[in-house]
Amino acid sequence: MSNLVEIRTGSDSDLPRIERAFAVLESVQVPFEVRVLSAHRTPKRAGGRARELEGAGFRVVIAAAGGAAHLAGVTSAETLLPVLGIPIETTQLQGIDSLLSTIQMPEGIPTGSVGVAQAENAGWMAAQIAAVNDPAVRARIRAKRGIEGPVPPSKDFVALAGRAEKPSREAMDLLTELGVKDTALFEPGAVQEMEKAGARAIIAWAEADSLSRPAEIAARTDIPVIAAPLAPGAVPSDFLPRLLEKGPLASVGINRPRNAAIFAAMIVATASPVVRDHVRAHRERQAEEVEKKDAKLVSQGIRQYLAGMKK
Ligand code: RP5
Repeated sequence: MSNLVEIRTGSDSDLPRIERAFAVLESVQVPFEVRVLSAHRTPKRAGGRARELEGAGFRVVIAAAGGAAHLAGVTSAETLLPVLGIPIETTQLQGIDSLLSTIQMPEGIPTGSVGVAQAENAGWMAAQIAAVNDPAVRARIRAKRGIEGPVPPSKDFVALAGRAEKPSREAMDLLTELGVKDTALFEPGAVQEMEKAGARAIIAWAEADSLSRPAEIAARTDIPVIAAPLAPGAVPSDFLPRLLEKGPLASVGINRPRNAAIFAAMIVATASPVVRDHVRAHRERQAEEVEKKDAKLVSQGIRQYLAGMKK
Protein backbone atom coordinates (compact mmCIF):
# COMPACT_ATOMS: atom_id res chain seq x y z
CA MET A 1 0.00 0.00 0.00
CA SER A 2 1.36 3.46 -0.83
CA ASN A 3 1.90 6.03 1.89
CA LEU A 4 -1.24 7.97 2.79
CA VAL A 5 0.18 10.57 5.18
CA GLU A 6 3.19 12.78 4.64
CA ILE A 7 4.69 14.12 7.85
CA ARG A 8 7.02 17.06 7.28
CA THR A 9 8.98 19.01 9.81
CA GLY A 10 10.82 22.31 9.54
CA SER A 11 13.92 20.80 11.14
CA ASP A 12 15.14 17.41 12.26
CA SER A 13 15.15 18.91 15.77
CA ASP A 14 11.32 18.66 15.57
CA LEU A 15 11.32 14.90 14.95
CA PRO A 16 11.67 13.68 18.56
CA ARG A 17 8.84 16.04 19.58
CA ILE A 18 6.29 14.48 17.26
CA GLU A 19 7.05 10.83 17.87
CA ARG A 20 3.54 10.24 19.19
CA ALA A 21 2.09 10.98 15.74
CA PHE A 22 4.22 8.16 14.29
CA ALA A 23 3.08 5.81 17.04
CA VAL A 24 -0.62 6.56 16.45
CA LEU A 25 -0.38 5.99 12.70
CA GLU A 26 1.56 2.76 13.23
CA SER A 27 -1.01 1.55 15.76
CA VAL A 28 -3.80 1.72 13.15
CA GLN A 29 -1.59 0.66 10.22
CA VAL A 30 -1.86 3.87 8.23
CA PRO A 31 1.35 4.10 6.15
CA PHE A 32 3.25 7.39 6.27
CA GLU A 33 6.47 9.02 5.12
CA VAL A 34 8.51 11.51 7.13
CA ARG A 35 10.48 14.36 5.56
CA VAL A 36 12.46 17.38 6.73
CA LEU A 37 11.32 20.24 4.48
CA SER A 38 11.72 23.78 5.70
CA ALA A 39 9.44 26.60 4.55
CA HIS A 40 12.36 28.99 4.88
CA ARG A 41 15.59 27.03 4.39
CA THR A 42 14.42 24.74 1.58
CA PRO A 43 11.36 26.55 0.15
CA LYS A 44 11.67 25.13 -3.38
CA ARG A 45 11.96 21.56 -2.16
CA ALA A 46 9.07 21.97 0.31
CA GLY A 47 6.81 23.54 -2.32
CA GLY A 48 7.78 21.15 -5.09
CA ARG A 49 7.19 18.08 -2.95
CA ALA A 50 3.82 19.49 -1.78
CA ARG A 51 2.69 19.78 -5.39
CA GLU A 52 3.52 16.11 -6.00
CA LEU A 53 1.67 14.66 -3.01
CA GLU A 54 -1.81 14.27 -4.48
CA GLY A 55 -0.51 12.53 -7.60
CA ALA A 56 1.56 10.19 -5.44
CA GLY A 57 -1.56 8.96 -3.63
CA PHE A 58 -1.21 10.80 -0.32
CA ARG A 59 -4.45 11.83 1.39
CA VAL A 60 -3.31 14.20 4.14
CA VAL A 61 -0.23 16.06 5.36
CA ILE A 62 1.05 16.78 8.85
CA ALA A 63 3.40 19.77 9.03
CA ALA A 64 5.26 20.46 12.26
CA ALA A 65 7.28 23.60 12.85
CA GLY A 66 8.14 26.01 15.60
CA GLY A 67 8.56 29.76 16.04
CA ALA A 68 7.75 31.49 12.74
CA ALA A 69 5.91 28.29 11.90
CA HIS A 70 5.02 28.79 8.26
CA LEU A 71 5.50 25.23 7.05
CA ALA A 72 1.86 24.17 7.39
CA GLY A 73 0.64 27.37 5.73
CA VAL A 74 3.10 27.25 2.85
CA THR A 75 2.23 23.59 2.31
CA SER A 76 -1.50 24.40 2.36
CA ALA A 77 -0.90 26.94 -0.39
CA GLU A 78 0.71 24.28 -2.60
CA THR A 79 -1.68 21.34 -2.30
CA LEU A 80 -5.39 20.59 -2.23
CA LEU A 81 -4.80 17.91 0.41
CA PRO A 82 -5.83 18.82 3.94
CA VAL A 83 -2.80 19.97 5.94
CA LEU A 84 -2.64 19.55 9.71
CA GLY A 85 -0.22 21.81 11.53
CA ILE A 86 1.58 20.85 14.73
CA PRO A 87 2.89 23.99 16.44
CA ILE A 88 6.15 23.03 18.16
CA GLU A 89 6.74 24.26 21.69
CA THR A 90 9.28 27.11 21.98
CA THR A 91 11.33 28.05 25.03
CA GLN A 92 10.60 31.77 25.22
CA LEU A 93 6.92 31.83 24.20
CA GLN A 94 5.83 28.26 25.03
CA GLY A 95 4.76 27.70 21.44
CA ILE A 96 2.09 30.40 21.29
CA ASP A 97 4.21 31.94 18.49
CA SER A 98 4.11 28.62 16.62
CA LEU A 99 0.38 28.19 17.24
CA LEU A 100 -0.62 31.62 15.97
CA SER A 101 1.58 31.44 12.89
CA THR A 102 0.14 28.02 12.06
CA ILE A 103 -3.53 28.56 12.76
CA GLN A 104 -4.42 32.08 11.65
CA MET A 105 -4.49 31.41 7.93
CA PRO A 106 -6.08 33.87 5.51
CA GLU A 107 -9.49 33.21 4.05
CA GLY A 108 -9.39 30.71 1.21
CA ILE A 109 -6.34 28.66 2.25
CA PRO A 110 -7.14 26.80 5.47
CA THR A 111 -4.75 24.83 7.63
CA GLY A 112 -6.13 22.64 10.40
CA SER A 113 -4.04 23.25 13.49
CA VAL A 114 -3.84 21.10 16.57
CA GLY A 115 -2.72 22.56 19.90
CA VAL A 116 0.91 23.22 20.82
CA ALA A 117 2.88 19.96 20.87
CA GLN A 118 -0.27 17.88 20.28
CA ALA A 119 1.38 15.34 18.00
CA GLU A 120 -0.91 12.56 19.16
CA ASN A 121 -4.01 14.49 18.16
CA ALA A 122 -2.48 15.25 14.78
CA GLY A 123 -1.80 11.53 14.34
CA TRP A 124 -5.43 10.66 15.05
CA MET A 125 -6.78 13.43 12.84
CA ALA A 126 -4.52 12.33 9.98
CA ALA A 127 -5.55 8.70 10.39
CA GLN A 128 -9.22 9.68 10.47
CA ILE A 129 -8.92 11.84 7.36
CA ALA A 130 -6.98 9.11 5.52
CA ALA A 131 -9.75 6.67 6.45
CA VAL A 132 -12.90 8.67 5.63
CA ASN A 133 -13.77 6.19 2.92
CA ASP A 134 -12.08 3.09 4.31
CA PRO A 135 -14.29 1.08 6.70
CA ALA A 136 -11.48 -1.33 7.65
CA VAL A 137 -9.18 1.45 8.88
CA ARG A 138 -12.11 3.23 10.49
CA ALA A 139 -12.88 0.06 12.43
CA ARG A 140 -9.29 -0.07 13.71
CA ILE A 141 -9.36 3.59 14.71
CA ARG A 142 -12.70 3.22 16.49
CA ALA A 143 -11.46 0.15 18.36
CA LYS A 144 -8.22 1.86 19.48
CA ARG A 145 -10.01 5.05 20.51
CA GLY A 146 -12.77 3.14 22.29
CA ILE A 147 -15.59 4.52 20.15
CA GLU A 148 -18.68 2.39 20.34
CA GLY A 149 -20.89 1.14 17.53
CA PRO A 150 -20.27 -0.23 14.04
CA VAL A 151 -18.50 1.83 11.40
CA PRO A 152 -21.08 4.33 10.11
CA PRO A 153 -21.74 4.97 6.41
CA SER A 154 -19.74 7.62 4.59
CA LYS A 155 -20.89 9.93 1.80
CA ASP A 156 -20.27 13.46 0.50
CA PHE A 157 -21.93 14.94 3.54
CA VAL A 158 -20.74 17.56 6.04
CA ALA A 159 -22.40 18.00 9.42
CA LEU A 160 -22.39 21.34 11.21
CA ALA A 161 -22.76 21.27 14.97
CA GLY A 162 -23.98 24.06 17.18
CA ARG A 163 -26.25 27.04 17.07
CA ALA A 164 -24.52 29.60 14.89
CA GLU A 165 -27.00 30.68 12.27
CA LYS A 166 -25.10 33.18 10.13
CA PRO A 167 -21.77 31.32 9.97
CA SER A 168 -23.64 28.06 9.34
CA ARG A 169 -25.45 29.58 6.39
CA GLU A 170 -22.20 31.01 5.05
CA ALA A 171 -20.43 27.66 5.43
CA MET A 172 -23.30 25.68 3.90
CA ASP A 173 -23.52 28.01 0.89
CA LEU A 174 -19.81 27.67 0.27
CA LEU A 175 -19.95 23.88 0.71
CA THR A 176 -22.68 23.75 -1.94
CA GLU A 177 -20.49 25.84 -4.25
CA LEU A 178 -17.66 23.35 -3.60
CA GLY A 179 -19.83 20.42 -4.68
CA VAL A 180 -20.86 19.23 -1.19
CA LYS A 181 -24.59 19.54 -1.65
CA ASP A 182 -25.48 17.48 1.38
CA THR A 183 -25.09 19.42 4.62
CA ALA A 184 -27.17 19.75 7.75
CA LEU A 185 -27.10 21.50 11.09
CA PHE A 186 -27.21 19.34 14.23
CA GLU A 187 -27.45 19.88 17.95
CA PRO A 188 -23.92 19.45 19.37
CA GLY A 189 -24.97 16.36 21.33
CA ALA A 190 -26.40 14.59 18.27
CA VAL A 191 -23.18 12.75 17.39
CA GLN A 192 -24.92 9.47 16.56
CA GLU A 193 -27.23 11.29 14.13
CA MET A 194 -24.22 12.90 12.43
CA GLU A 195 -22.67 9.45 12.10
CA LYS A 196 -25.88 7.89 10.77
CA ALA A 197 -26.15 10.67 8.19
CA GLY A 198 -22.79 9.53 6.74
CA ALA A 199 -20.79 12.68 7.52
CA ARG A 200 -17.20 12.75 6.24
CA ALA A 201 -16.41 15.83 8.33
CA ILE A 202 -17.99 17.77 11.19
CA ILE A 203 -17.68 21.52 11.60
CA ALA A 204 -18.15 22.31 15.29
CA TRP A 205 -18.74 25.95 16.20
CA ALA A 206 -17.22 27.13 19.46
CA GLU A 207 -17.67 30.42 21.29
CA ALA A 208 -16.07 31.73 24.48
CA ASP A 209 -18.63 29.89 26.61
CA SER A 210 -18.52 26.67 24.58
CA LEU A 211 -14.84 26.15 23.82
CA SER A 212 -14.88 22.53 24.95
CA ARG A 213 -17.72 21.62 22.59
CA PRO A 214 -15.69 20.49 19.53
CA ALA A 215 -13.58 18.20 21.75
CA GLU A 216 -16.71 16.74 23.35
CA ILE A 217 -17.99 15.82 19.89
CA ALA A 218 -14.58 14.53 18.78
CA ALA A 219 -14.36 12.26 21.81
CA ARG A 220 -17.41 10.32 20.56
CA THR A 221 -16.65 9.80 16.88
CA ASP A 222 -13.91 9.02 14.38
CA ILE A 223 -15.35 11.52 11.88
CA PRO A 224 -12.76 14.32 11.58
CA VAL A 225 -13.90 17.32 13.64
CA ILE A 226 -12.99 20.84 12.50
CA ALA A 227 -13.20 23.30 15.36
CA ALA A 228 -14.48 26.65 14.14
CA PRO A 229 -14.03 29.26 16.87
CA LEU A 230 -16.17 32.39 16.75
CA ALA A 231 -15.55 35.59 18.72
CA PRO A 232 -17.15 39.03 18.37
CA GLY A 233 -14.06 40.94 19.57
CA ALA A 234 -10.73 40.51 21.31
CA VAL A 235 -10.20 37.16 22.98
CA PRO A 236 -8.14 36.23 26.05
CA SER A 237 -4.73 34.69 25.37
CA ASP A 238 -5.90 31.25 26.51
CA PHE A 239 -8.84 31.18 24.03
CA LEU A 240 -7.18 29.01 21.36
CA PRO A 241 -5.15 26.87 23.81
CA ARG A 242 -8.40 26.04 25.66
CA LEU A 243 -10.19 25.20 22.41
CA LEU A 244 -7.36 22.85 21.44
CA GLU A 245 -6.71 21.34 24.86
CA LYS A 246 -8.30 18.00 23.99
CA GLY A 247 -8.99 16.24 20.74
CA PRO A 248 -8.55 14.83 18.25
CA LEU A 249 -9.57 17.91 16.33
CA ALA A 250 -8.05 20.71 14.32
CA SER A 251 -9.03 24.37 14.18
CA VAL A 252 -9.02 26.74 11.22
CA GLY A 253 -8.55 29.93 13.24
CA ILE A 254 -10.85 32.53 14.71
CA ASN A 255 -13.89 33.74 12.72
CA ARG A 256 -13.13 31.72 9.64
CA PRO A 257 -16.41 29.93 8.80
CA ARG A 258 -15.46 29.90 5.13
CA ASN A 259 -12.13 28.23 5.90
CA ALA A 260 -13.98 25.66 8.01
CA ALA A 261 -16.18 24.93 4.97
CA ILE A 262 -13.21 24.73 2.59
CA PHE A 263 -11.27 22.46 4.96
CA ALA A 264 -14.33 20.20 5.29
CA ALA A 265 -14.68 20.11 1.49
CA MET A 266 -10.97 19.24 1.19
CA ILE A 267 -11.51 16.29 3.52
CA VAL A 268 -14.54 15.16 1.47
CA ALA A 269 -12.48 15.70 -1.70
CA THR A 270 -9.96 13.04 -0.62
CA ALA A 271 -12.72 10.53 -1.41
CA SER A 272 -14.67 12.44 -4.08
CA PRO A 273 -13.20 13.49 -7.45
CA VAL A 274 -16.21 15.76 -8.11
CA VAL A 275 -15.67 17.76 -4.93
CA ARG A 276 -11.95 17.84 -5.61
CA ASP A 277 -12.54 19.47 -9.02
CA HIS A 278 -14.73 22.10 -7.38
CA VAL A 279 -12.11 22.81 -4.70
CA ARG A 280 -9.45 23.17 -7.38
CA ALA A 281 -11.61 25.56 -9.43
CA HIS A 282 -12.32 27.61 -6.31
CA ARG A 283 -8.56 27.92 -5.62
CA GLU A 284 -7.95 29.01 -9.19
CA ARG A 285 -10.69 31.66 -9.04
CA GLN A 286 -9.20 33.02 -5.83
CA ALA A 287 -5.75 33.29 -7.35
CA GLU A 288 -7.15 35.03 -10.44
CA GLU A 289 -8.92 37.61 -8.27
CA VAL A 290 -5.72 38.50 -6.44
CA GLU A 291 -3.74 38.59 -9.70
CA LYS A 292 -6.30 40.99 -11.19
CA LYS A 293 -5.95 43.32 -8.22
CA ASP A 294 -2.18 43.27 -8.51
CA ALA A 295 -2.32 44.02 -12.25
CA LYS A 296 -4.68 46.93 -11.59
CA LEU A 297 -2.35 48.27 -8.88
CA VAL A 298 0.63 48.09 -11.22
CA SER A 299 -1.23 49.87 -14.02
CA GLN A 300 -2.88 52.54 -11.83
CA GLY A 301 -0.09 53.21 -9.35
CA ILE A 302 -0.53 53.24 -5.58
CA ARG A 303 -2.22 56.68 -5.21
CA GLN A 304 -5.03 56.04 -7.69
CA TYR A 305 -5.50 52.50 -6.42
CA LEU A 306 -5.82 53.68 -2.81
CA ALA A 307 -8.23 56.43 -3.85
CA GLY A 308 -10.36 53.75 -5.57
CA MET A 309 -10.34 51.67 -2.40
CA LYS A 310 -11.59 54.60 -0.31
CA LYS A 311 -14.57 55.34 -2.57
C1 RP5 B 1 11.74 25.89 12.93
O1 RP5 B 1 12.68 26.39 13.82
C2 RP5 B 1 11.80 24.41 13.07
O2 RP5 B 1 10.58 23.85 12.73
C3 RP5 B 1 12.16 24.20 14.50
O3 RP5 B 1 11.01 24.02 15.30
C4 RP5 B 1 12.85 25.48 14.89
C5 RP5 B 1 14.31 25.31 15.20
O4 RP5 B 1 14.95 24.68 14.13
P1 RP5 B 1 16.51 24.29 14.22
O5 RP5 B 1 17.27 25.57 14.45
O6 RP5 B 1 16.63 23.32 15.34
O7 RP5 B 1 16.85 23.66 12.88
O8 RP5 B 1 11.99 26.29 11.62
